[in-house]
Amino acid sequence: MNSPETLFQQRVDAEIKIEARDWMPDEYRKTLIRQISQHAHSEIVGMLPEGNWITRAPNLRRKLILISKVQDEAGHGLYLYSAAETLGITRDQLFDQLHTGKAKYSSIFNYPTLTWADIGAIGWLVDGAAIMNQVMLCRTSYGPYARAMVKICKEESFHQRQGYESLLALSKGSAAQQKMLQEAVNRWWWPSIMMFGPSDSESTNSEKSMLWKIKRQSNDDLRQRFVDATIDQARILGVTLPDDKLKWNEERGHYDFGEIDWTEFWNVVKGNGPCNKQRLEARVKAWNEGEWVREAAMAHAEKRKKKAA
Ligand code: BYC
Repeated sequence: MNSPETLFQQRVDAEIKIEARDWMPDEYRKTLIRQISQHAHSEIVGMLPEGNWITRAPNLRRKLILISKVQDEAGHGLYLYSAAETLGITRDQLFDQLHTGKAKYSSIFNYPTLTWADIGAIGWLVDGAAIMNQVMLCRTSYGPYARAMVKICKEESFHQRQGYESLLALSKGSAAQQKMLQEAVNRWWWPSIMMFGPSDSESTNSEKSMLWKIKRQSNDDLRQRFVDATIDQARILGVTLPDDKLKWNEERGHYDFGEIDWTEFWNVVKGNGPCNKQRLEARVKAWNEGEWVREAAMAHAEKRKKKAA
């Protein structure tokens, strides 16, 4: 008779989704909780650098769009926390892991948003990189994660377009606006390509995640696809990308690009980036100050339950 591990792998290989009540190896469960919660935390920490510009958006239209986008990120966080909970971890435990620094969130959100152009650059490059990484997750082997990702990807595509459209407006603006645009692109380019994670040779989780079809493409493959897709978009914006090694390679059929500063990447991942401390403090403060809201909501739910009983 086949072992549960073999039957599990056969299901995965046959592209049958794994659901919450199905048997799964402990490591699969752990990997999913780690990745989904990291993803959820990224969504809600990602609201901070953008939310920072809501009061300073240049006009009503841009303000409305930004409010909606930040609200969408909160929604993504909620779908993902719910997906993680199906694996047997509670919402409180997930938040505790974030607040104590045990769980990671994407390195990208530890960089500051210095000008309005940074908001456009986040939409274009950060959401762009996120989509490149996340489209494969719509087909991830765990059902609740895959289903959450379908809606998230639709919204992220819209975010990417609105970011690009706002940069297009700056590109047609005054010399000062064009300068602001170029400077934002200079700041966000390298952190965006770092979002895909360490190179394949350094990626500790990829091999197992690919075997279990949690991930379907490697960090380096996705990073390359992102670079290839972005170059023409930069040309249309009239900006240069801050990498003098970017060059079409006929033989590979891809763009070559310069070496990533991995020291900077690991520094940010380990908590020493420009805004790590500030981001975590903001989340912990929101959690503490929201305690009365959680208590009131739970009391209300209890009351309704009793009434219905
Ligand atoms: N930042 O073995 P590896 C968004 C960690 S938010 C920090 O390759 P894996 C948006 C990694 O966790 C987008 N840490 O890992 C929101 C691991 O450490 P642990 C966020 C990183 O999991 C608002 C170690 O490095 N997207 O869309 O196979 C506004 C070794 O890495 C990073 C997601 O979270 C990083 N960049 O692959 C706008 C997508 N990279 O955990 C936009 C879901 C790596 O073993 N996540 N590490 O201690 C993934 O697809 C994968 O987790 C990753 C990494 C590709 C990120």
